[in-house]
Amino acid sequence: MADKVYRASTTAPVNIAVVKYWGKRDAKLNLPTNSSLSVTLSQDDLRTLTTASASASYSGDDTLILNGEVSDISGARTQACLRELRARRAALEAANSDLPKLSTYPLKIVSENNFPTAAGLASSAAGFAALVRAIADLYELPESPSDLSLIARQGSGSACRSLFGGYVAWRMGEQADGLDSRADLVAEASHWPDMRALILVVSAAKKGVSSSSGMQQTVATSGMFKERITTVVPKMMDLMEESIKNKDFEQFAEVTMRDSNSFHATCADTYPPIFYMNDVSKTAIRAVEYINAKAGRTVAAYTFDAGPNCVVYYLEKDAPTVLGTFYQALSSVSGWKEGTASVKSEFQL
Ligand code: 2P0
Repeated sequence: MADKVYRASTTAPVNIAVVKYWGKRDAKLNLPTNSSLSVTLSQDDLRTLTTASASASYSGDDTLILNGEVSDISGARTQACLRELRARRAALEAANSDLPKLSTYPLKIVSENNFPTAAGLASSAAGFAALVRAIADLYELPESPSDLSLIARQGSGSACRSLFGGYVAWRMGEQADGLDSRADLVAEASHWPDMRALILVVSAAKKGVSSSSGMQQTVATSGMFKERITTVVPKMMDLMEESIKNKDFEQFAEVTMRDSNSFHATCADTYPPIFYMNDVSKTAIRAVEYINAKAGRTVAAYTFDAGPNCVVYYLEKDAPTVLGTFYQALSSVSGWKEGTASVKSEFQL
């Protein structure tokens, strides 16, 4: 059946790092200078849905439609993912001549986020994770999520962590070929199911300095960065894994906030300096400190990625304290208003 269309669909979640990836030791393979750890957000709230199809009846090059628009996939990173997946399928076909030769057919990929692209949330992690898994499913590859993370990592470093739900570590590895630089599951979401996150969208604008170039500038110029990767992060990783294992929110929160501060301090120590947080971001930090001081214990933790938006982690039981006080603290900032209803717990200033 020459015109048969083979198809597979999958979803991948957005992840927000609590110990941040920042720095590459190999830019081509996306090998990091430090391990990192993230919390995956619920797929009800934030995820990418991707369908991959292949058919002998398709002609021309591989194509990707992203949120309804044709997307360029000629870049080296996307091509690396497609090449790796095709090579694995070709190996299966070589071993079993009954298999249709999907590796030789053009691919059509359709991908959609269930959150506004303009929300200023990192979507490349969920995007590359969903792309890799959809094609792996289409090709019926036997690889585990950790094995697939090796491929997604080459699309975007943080994407390797979106192959799993829950609490996920990306182990930096040591090898030059990157085969030991992969994601693994620290704990299922169900291990600590009352964890919650709210996202404060400070700006939906595209960031001024991309992560890829920003981290390379940091590696090249920051003195503090060396301390971060050799001393700070290894300790943060140990403490973070321990806090998750013990469901110790106070420890989880302190490490999360300290690591965010360390990452942004390292950005500021880059020459010329990189500033991702703005005055509203800093107000959000003060709001979290105010909430924790008022509660008399640590009930909320802030973290910021390569942009001004704030993610606050808290436990379900503390939702009234955290949410109520957060709005109260922020409402002192002029001009803030609640954001769109399309992403839960998203509030726009
Ligand atoms: C993280 N970030 O761990 C950190 C925190 C931004 C700040 O991973 O060049 O888009 O594609 O490997 O994965 C952003 O970096 O960079 C990132 P590439 P990526 O989530």
